[in-house]
Parts: sequence; structure tokens; C-alpha cells
Amino acid sequence: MLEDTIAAIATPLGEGGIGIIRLSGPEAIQIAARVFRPKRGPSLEETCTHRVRLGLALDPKTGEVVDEVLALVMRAPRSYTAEDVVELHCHGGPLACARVLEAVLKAGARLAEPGEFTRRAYLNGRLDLAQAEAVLNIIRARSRAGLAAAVNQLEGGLSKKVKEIKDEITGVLASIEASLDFPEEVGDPGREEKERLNKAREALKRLLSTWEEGKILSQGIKITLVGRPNVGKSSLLNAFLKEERAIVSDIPGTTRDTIKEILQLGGFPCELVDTAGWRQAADGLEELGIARSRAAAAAADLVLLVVDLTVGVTQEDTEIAESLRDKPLIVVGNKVDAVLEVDAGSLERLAGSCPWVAVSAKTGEGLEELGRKIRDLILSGRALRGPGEPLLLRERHKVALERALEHVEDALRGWSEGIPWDLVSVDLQGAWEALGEITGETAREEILDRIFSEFCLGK
Ligand SMILES: Nc1nc2c(ncn2[C@@H]2O[C@H](COP(=O)(O)OP(=O)(O)OP(=O)(O)O)[C@@H](O)[C@H]2O)c(=O)[nH]1
Ligand SMILES: [Mg+2]
Repeated sequence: MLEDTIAAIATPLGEGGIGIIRLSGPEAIQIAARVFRPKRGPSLEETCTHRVRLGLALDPKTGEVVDEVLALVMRAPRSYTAEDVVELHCHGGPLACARVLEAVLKAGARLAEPGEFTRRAYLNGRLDLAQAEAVLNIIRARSRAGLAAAVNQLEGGLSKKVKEIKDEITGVLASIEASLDFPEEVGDPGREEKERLNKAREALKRLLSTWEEGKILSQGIKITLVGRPNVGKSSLLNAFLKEERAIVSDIPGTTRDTIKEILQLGGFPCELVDTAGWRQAADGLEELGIARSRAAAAAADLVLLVVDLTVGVTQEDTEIAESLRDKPLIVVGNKVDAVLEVDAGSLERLAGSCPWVAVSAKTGEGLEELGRKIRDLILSGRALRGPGEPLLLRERHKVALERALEHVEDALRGWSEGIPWDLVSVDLQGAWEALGEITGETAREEILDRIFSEFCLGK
């Protein structure tokens, strides 16, 4: 598979400053040379690595000029894939890109599959699997924190941690092997080995505790605004977005449909959903809107129950709160700018064990505090992570670590119960394999297929 040369458009479709066609493989430079005619100087094949050349891209069959391009040569192994790579930078129009790609394919390259460049980087040993997956998280990052975590993973943060745990397990496995092979000389594994396994177990637990945060960073959270009509739900959405996205009016029942926007709250990417106010519907259409609103609340990771401080907490507010009892919830007292005093007691009663906060969509007062409360609620007691420590961004990693932890715990239990050493060893091998799936040493082909098919073309 690595014997052929692949090509794809590496930049997004549409108009842009430049469009890049990327080639990778043993014949990347020769194929590109069939398409590229330099304005001056030697041919592409004689170009030094990491040099940029100006020239024309020609159709290799007809000789027709397709575009003026820059050609960048990166010789193996100093490239993204660790193979010979050529990038042709053309003018960023969809047609120019398509025509240059077509020329490259005519000249002998094969169209790359999604993620194939990164897959080659992995197969050629330039990245391990966790690092290759980090590339996807970087591309998809929707918050600064999510991006930082993904870059940490690309730099090998997670891989290093996993390797440390694997090393502990390998050490214990070696001791067991030695004691089985040379029982007279070596003797049974003892305190030191048990200590190593305990260490591995704690490290696994710690890493697993970062998943909630990592999941939110990579996937975002769904937050839904609910409440009676006219309490200021749409105004809050607009205040967070800093634009007049939803229609606001003093007529109750203004919002009919649900409105979704992606934004950052409390440092997390989230989908904020504004909904129709809950009340006895005036007509069929409003009834539909309220049904959607309830569905959005049910699907949310977190509900913001908005109440109007100028009216105070009403019976309806209490009923809405009751119907959301099993949801993570924050009570948001809105319009604090329009009241002299906040009736903290009634908000507290409404919120029960959940937090509450007084804000104003009009002046922006309290919105930052709300952001902090969202963050605290989402992370409450879940992450034990120190600064700069890696966190789990992918469910695949979490599942593999859980399996590794289970095996390590079984091994420790078996050890205490005095089961034969070769059985302890089987459990430890299971843990070792599960860990290897994360970095790729023990990952099967179908796992690779699934991972790389998520990538876009040209990556
Ligand atoms: N003084 C003050 N008025 C506000 C504030 N937030 C909203 N309002 C006013 O309250 C009224 C209702 O606001 P909306 O945002 O439309 O309320 P809603 O909850 O989306 O209402 P429905 O869509 O009908 O359910 C409007 O007249 C807003 O100008 C606030 O923080 N302070
Ligand atoms: Mg509204």
C-alpha cells in the first residue's frame, strides 16, 4: 500500500488565498515534475529538500497551462508522512485546485483516501496512534482549552503517560516470567512488584478521571435555556453571543422554535439552545414549540432555568424546576438591573441543591459569574489533573484504559488471593495489550480504518 503515491487537495473547498495539492509517496517528486515547469533553474527532481520553486502547472497529456503555482519539495523522512512529499500551492479557487489535482492524477498519482496522509505518518512511525488522532482533535477544536489539550496529545503527552504505565506492567511481567523460569534462583515477585502495580493502578485511575473534562473539550456541552415566557431567555442568548440573534420582545410567547448557537461559556465549547417559554399554549403552533423546548431540555447536559426577578419566583417556575429535577441545573435570576434587591431565599428554595445566580441580560452583570458556575458544575470533583498533565479526548482511549484498569485490579486481587503466577501474568498481558491499543502497537486494522475514516480528504 505504501508503494504508490497519493494525492489530494489539502485545503478546504471554496475560494481562498491559496489552495494546496499534496502528494506523498516514493514517486511524489517525479510525478510532480511531470506537471510542474519551473520558471527558471533546475527541474523539480534536482530541487533541494524544503525549497520552494515558482512555475507553471501543466496538464501532462495536453501540455495546457492550468495555473501558476509554487512547488514545495520535502524529501523523506523530513515530511508530514515521513515520505517524499510535494505541495503544489495554486490560486485558491475550486476549479484551479481541481484542475491541478487532475493533472497530478494523470501524471501517475492515486487519489488519497480520507486521512491517508496521517495514516502514512503513523505507519511510517512518525506519529503513534494517539498522536495521529490528536491531529483530528486539533482540526476540530472549538475552544482554546480543547486546542491546547489536543496539541499536548500530538506532542506525545498522553503517549508518554501510557508508556510509563506500560513500563511498570512490563517490569512486573518480566519478574513473573523470571520466577517461573528460574524458581530456585529468583524467587516469587514481592513487595516491589506489588508497589509497581499499585502505581500503575493509581496512574490509570487518574488518567480516567480526566475523561469528563476531555469529553467536554472535544465534544462540547449542550446547554438549554428554559423558563416561563418573557423572563429574558432570548435576551440572554443574545447577550452571550453579543449580537441580536433571537427576536426579543415584551410580548410573552415571542420565541416559537428552538434556536441553536455554538459559543464558548466558562471556557468550554457549547451549544446554547434558546427555546419557547413554557406555559399553557395559546395555539397549536406554540404547543409544538413548547414540545420542542421540553425535548431540548431533556437532551441537554445542563439546563439554565431562567426566572424574572422583577416578578419573583412563581408557582409555574417551581413546577418547571420540579419537572427538571434529575438534570444538572442552574437557576438564573434575570433582570437584576431592574430590581432594588434580590430575594435570595426564594431563588435558593427554587434551586434546591443546585446553584443560582442573579444576572442582567441588559447590562451583562453576572454573566461572567454564570460562566464560572457552569464550569464548576460541569467539572465538579471530576478532574484530578495537574497543570500541563494530559487528558483523555477520545472515548476509544477511555475504553482501553478502563479495560487495562480492570485487568490490573484483577491481577492485584489474584495476587492477594495467591492464585498461580501464570494466571496473574495473563491479566497483566491483557492490561499491556489494552494500553498498546492507545498508542497503536496492538491496534488491529479495523481500528485503524475506523479512526482514519473520520479524517477529511487531504489530511
Ligand atoms: N430590564 C431588563 N429587561 C430585560 C432583561 N432581559 C430581558 N428583558 C426584557 O424582557 C422582555 C422579554 O425578553 P425576551 O428575551 O424576549 O424573553 P423570552 O424569555 O425569550 O420570552 P419568550 O420568547 O416569549 O419565551 C423584553 O422586553 C426584554 O427587553 C434584563 O436583563 N433587564
Ligand atoms: Mg424568547
